[in-house]
Amino acid sequence: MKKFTCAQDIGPWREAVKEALDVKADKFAFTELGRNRTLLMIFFNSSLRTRLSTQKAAMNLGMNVMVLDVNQGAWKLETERGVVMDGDKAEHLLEAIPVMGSYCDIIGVRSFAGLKDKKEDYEERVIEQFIRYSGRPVFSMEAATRHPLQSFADLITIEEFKTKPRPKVVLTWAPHPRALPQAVPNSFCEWMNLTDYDFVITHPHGYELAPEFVGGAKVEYDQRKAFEGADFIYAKNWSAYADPNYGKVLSADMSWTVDADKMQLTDNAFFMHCLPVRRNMIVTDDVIESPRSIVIPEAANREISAQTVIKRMLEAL
Ligand code: AN0
Ligand code: CP
Repeated sequence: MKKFTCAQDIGPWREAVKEALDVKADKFAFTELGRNRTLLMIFFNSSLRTRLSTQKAAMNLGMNVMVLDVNQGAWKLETERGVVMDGDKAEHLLEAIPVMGSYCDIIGVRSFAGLKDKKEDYEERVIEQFIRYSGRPVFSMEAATRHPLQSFADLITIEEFKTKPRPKVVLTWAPHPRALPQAVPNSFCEWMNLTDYDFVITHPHGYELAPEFVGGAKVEYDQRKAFEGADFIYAKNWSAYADPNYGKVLSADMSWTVDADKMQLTDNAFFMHCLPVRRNMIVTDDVIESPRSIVIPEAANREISAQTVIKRMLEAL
């Protein structure tokens, strides 16, 4: 595997999940594979899970790991070509990327959407430049439009917990005080659309996701109706995608918070969220603390999705 930025890059999903479950059953079966190999993780944004789980995954494979927080101690980077660099940015990405590539074998990049310029975000300008100019395999640790390591972990988790061959999985928008990217819901849709699950998306009017991510999924504007008979509730906030409101918070409608009353409408569904989650905005304390909440095993599977992807990249070096 030379790059991992979207669902397509994983190939047949059942094989990928099987490989992931094999990795999980014996995390230290490939400690020689990464010997004297170096992973460089580059963060343009904050992280708890991605940072720790990806580092752990690489260590399980015997790799050395370096982490760069671009906004803490590195030079401020210009990302656009042609700019007269007379401002506060001391270095251009076009030099920084090949330099970083020269110190490592594999690169992971986290670079969120700016939520100001839809075209710039949806062209994935930052991670695409890493792919082009680093000379190394590159994987996304959440880019502008997708978070594939999260979605792969989500798929593994659903496969582990499902009790029906074709579960009903509901992605629900929920309120949040700040504007968040569409990367997690976009990516979740992309991965759910690989499967034959009964996949339903629910959100208030105005929060429609990009059609290329919604694909053939059902969109239901009545959240309570969407919850009926669900086996998995996947909550997430996102900002508006549609023009002229791209990147905006249209409402923080608290009637969309996932609570015990709504969970009653489901078929005893499991509750999922990628974390970090704002309690009593996205989900009530009792739902996230309930025995049906699987947010912790879901987060634990981030180590497994990362290890599977890095393993495939090491095998292709
Ligand atoms: C980020 C987002 O919504 O994309 C990261 C989630 C994994 N969340 C926040 O910034 C709170
Ligand atoms: N779910 C996730 O990616 O979490 P972090 O932002 O903490 O890495």
